[in-house]
Amino acid sequence: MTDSTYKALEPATLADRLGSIPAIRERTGDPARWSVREVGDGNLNLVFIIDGPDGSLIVKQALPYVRLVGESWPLPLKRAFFEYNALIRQAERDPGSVPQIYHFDEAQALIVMEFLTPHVILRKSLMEGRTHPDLGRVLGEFCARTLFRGSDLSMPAARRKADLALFAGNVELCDITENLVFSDPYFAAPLNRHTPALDPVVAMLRADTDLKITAQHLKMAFANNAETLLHGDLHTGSVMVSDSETRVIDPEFATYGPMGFDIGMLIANFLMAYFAQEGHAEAPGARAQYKEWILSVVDAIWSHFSAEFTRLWRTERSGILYQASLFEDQGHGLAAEKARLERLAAIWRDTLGFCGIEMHRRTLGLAHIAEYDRIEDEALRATCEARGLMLGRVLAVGRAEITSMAEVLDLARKINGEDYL
Ligand code: SR1
Ligand code: MG
Repeated sequence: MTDSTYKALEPATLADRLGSIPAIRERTGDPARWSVREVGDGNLNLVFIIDGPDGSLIVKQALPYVRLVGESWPLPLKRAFFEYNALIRQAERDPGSVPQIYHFDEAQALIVMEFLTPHVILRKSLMEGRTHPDLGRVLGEFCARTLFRGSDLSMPAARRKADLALFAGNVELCDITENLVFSDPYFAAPLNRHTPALDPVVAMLRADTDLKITAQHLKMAFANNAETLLHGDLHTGSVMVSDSETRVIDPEFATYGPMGFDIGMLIANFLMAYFAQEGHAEAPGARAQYKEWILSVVDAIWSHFSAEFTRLWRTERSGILYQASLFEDQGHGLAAEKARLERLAAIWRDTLGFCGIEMHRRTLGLAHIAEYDRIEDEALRATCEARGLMLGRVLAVGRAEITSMAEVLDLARKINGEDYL
């Protein structure tokens, strides 16, 4: 894709530029009556809401640079192409889990999609102390369906290899993950920042060579283990929720990588929201029940992921791996079950590792989370963040020894009672 015709949209020019596109016009009505606002609060892109007489739509457009940092950090527009391609695959693999796409313009790096209402970003909801029924089930099943169905467990080999090649082009966004997630948190990288009161814990973590080695083992898995098509940035800012529905958005970091990456990143963001609750509580201790609800969602994500992965393993194992012709058809059904449990155990270990590393980078690196950043009392913020860092270390380095989610949740509860500063 060349960007010679590319021009960033503005609220004032949007009706002129997009108003004649039938897929847009038929859903919004007369462009002369549109009201347009830019609402993007993420790190990378422009996001507009078009409110028209007949309906509303979202227009997401990539900028040629990282919005969070500015034009000094150029970033290719082709990420919109990867996002679009990931969204259509996710919609096929887990119908109803992502917004509907109405229009894609590669040269303008823009995707026009369903306006989800009354949905809000899950991260915001977790700060407000709101619960959402079925959240863990929907997210666990989303992970199982997209990860299983994007892999050699399920896809025809030629299609999977074609997708592997296609998404291998998402080099610059992988580069962001490779640096920001796996390396920068473990030394004083130029763009890093952290709450100053964390200094002693940060110094301890950066001197911890077992942790550094672990992070590099995990980076190797991310870069080299092309197990499946990942969402690539599955945190609670990439999930929209209402009282009755959950949708996943923003897969522009999509790439082939290990299954545990998406699940680990997702769980990490819930665990950090758990540690941050004291900073958002209406009164000390007022969020005790809510904190347990967050942990119950973490539990549900993993249990629904494993249950759905198991169902798919038993009913949709149509790829080149662990073929039924080699197991069930030879009377070796029990061995297929053993293989499934071994795969799940490997995904579990990866999940814990990626989870721990994500908890570090969101506290020590460039891209933080609002749950921590919005705690105004710096001492309280540091206390919450330090707990997350400590759990992250235990999960990442100890991932081979921790065998159940109950153990993870108990560790979170225990660490939440400690003061590390
Ligand atoms: C420079 S981009 C920083 C972070 O924002 C995205 O949401 C990803 O998580 C990325 O690591
Ligand atoms: Mg995003």
